[in-house]
Amino acid sequence: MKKKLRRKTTKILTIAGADPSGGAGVQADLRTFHYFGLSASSVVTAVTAQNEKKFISVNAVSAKVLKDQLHSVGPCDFVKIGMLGTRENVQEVIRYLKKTKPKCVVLDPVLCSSTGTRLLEKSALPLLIQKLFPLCTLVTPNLLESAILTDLPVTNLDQVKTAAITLLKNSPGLKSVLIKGGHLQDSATDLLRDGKNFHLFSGKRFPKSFHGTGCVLSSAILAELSQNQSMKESVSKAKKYVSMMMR
Ligand code: PXL
Repeated sequence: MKKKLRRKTTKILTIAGADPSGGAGVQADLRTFHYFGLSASSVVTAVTAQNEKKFISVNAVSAKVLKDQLHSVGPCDFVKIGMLGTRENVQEVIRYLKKTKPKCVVLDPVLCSSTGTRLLEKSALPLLIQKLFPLCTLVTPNLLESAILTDLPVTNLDQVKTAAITLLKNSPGLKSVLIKGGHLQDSATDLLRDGKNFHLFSGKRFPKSFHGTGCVLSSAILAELSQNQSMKESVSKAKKYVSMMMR
């Protein structure tokens, strides 16, 4: 009898908000995975209505709707997490990760839009930091998110270093942190704290901040990690991809 060969393919998933303009969220994540030759599942946490000029509205899905989607996708090896919206949705994702134990989780802690609309309930922060971050391989806050998450000022490189150490200390289990320094006073340097090492990635400052670059960067990092690249190498390559996209 012919033996059935079961091919083990790597499963990739993004859990994020939907952006009809395509610049951010699930749409940007899937486009990035596609560029890297990867197909991925996607689970929607919230529906935004926005375009280049205006952020119109945001509506999170209920925890039941999120749970049903996660259940329908099942376990995945590599998971990217973006906007979550509510405390209940953070809780649901924690349950999913604990049950399915992915190999690698990259989380972009989306707290507000570039226009200032809140994209995660304030009451979700303690759960995010204490229970969700510890299940992650990498968390990628920008300067403002790092300041909110640590309750520290984060405007220069020394403060970025302190914030990275604090983030890791406050979330035991979290493996690494990448703080995106695009708006730093002195330079546009990103800092990776990977285990006990710091790695600096200096980049060109772009005259205009682009909506959705955080989504693209974290997805590109996950894509590289899924191809067995080291964390440092994955961040470096993903940053090159984002610069290329912005140009
Ligand atoms: O860039 C942050 C972000 C992430 N995800 C979604 C968004 C935004 C910003 O607007 O709408 C769905």
